[in-house]
Formats: sequence, structure tokens, C-alpha cells
Amino acid sequence: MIRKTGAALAIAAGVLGAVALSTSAFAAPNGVANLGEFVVFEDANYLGGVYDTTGDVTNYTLPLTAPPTYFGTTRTVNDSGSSVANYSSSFVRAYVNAIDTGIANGGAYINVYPYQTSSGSQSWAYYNLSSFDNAISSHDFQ
Ligand SMILES: [Ca+2]
Ligand SMILES: [Ca+2]
Repeated sequence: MIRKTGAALAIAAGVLGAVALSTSAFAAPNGVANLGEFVVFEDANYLGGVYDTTGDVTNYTLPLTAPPTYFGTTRTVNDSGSSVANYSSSFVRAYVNAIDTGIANGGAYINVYPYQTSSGSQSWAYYNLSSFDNAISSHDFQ
């Protein structure tokens, strides 16, 4: 509970601590948002389970015997993310379908800006996913 609250506050404050950590904090997943990571949160407002990644994950349902879960839990990430934040310097796309089905390439996705950048209604962090709520199934770094 303390960790969850800390993550939300860190994002709201601009995550100055993560910047200072630099490359020493790249190891993922550890349930903490670190510089270089794309993070999916189970609940809106950056709460609930934390799924922190540093690379592309083309299908949240694979492997079937052990699909990705929120760190330290058995709760699966697929179709359950409700907020996201991008701590990397790359754009990230979060898709409503798995990339390797081919559907995502022409399907709906959220465009997540590089860390601490935004343009118009698009940003590096989304406190809720609106129509994408509980629908994200893959992501890739652009
Ligand atoms: Ca991490
Ligand atoms: Ca959710």
C-alpha cells in the first residue's frame, strides 16, 4: 500500500527522483517506475498493481502458462491496465490487441509520449485510459 501511494505521488510530482537515479535503476521489473521503463498500472491514477518493462511486449497473454502479472502479484496484466506512464525517451504505443496477431498494426492504440513530454491531449502519462480501460494487450517502443 505504501509503495502504491508512492508511485502515484512520484508521477504527480514529476518524478525528480527517477531522473537522479539514471542508468543505475534500469533493472525491470521491480514494481517501481524507473527511468527507461514503460509502466502499466492496474488501476486509474497510477494505483494498483505495477507492471514495469524496458522492452517491447508483443502479447500480454503469452506465454500461456505464465503471462505477465503485476509485480509481486498473480494478477495478469492483459486487459486490466487502467493507467500508463512512459519513463523512457522513446515514444511507446500501447495496443488494444496483441501485436503478433497482426491486428494491432492496423488497430487502436494509445500514443504515449516520451518521459515528461506532451502535445495537445497526448502525453507521457495517462491517469486513466478512457475507452481503452482494461483493454491494453501489448506495447512497443517506437
Ligand atoms: Ca522498475
Ligand atoms: Ca484495471
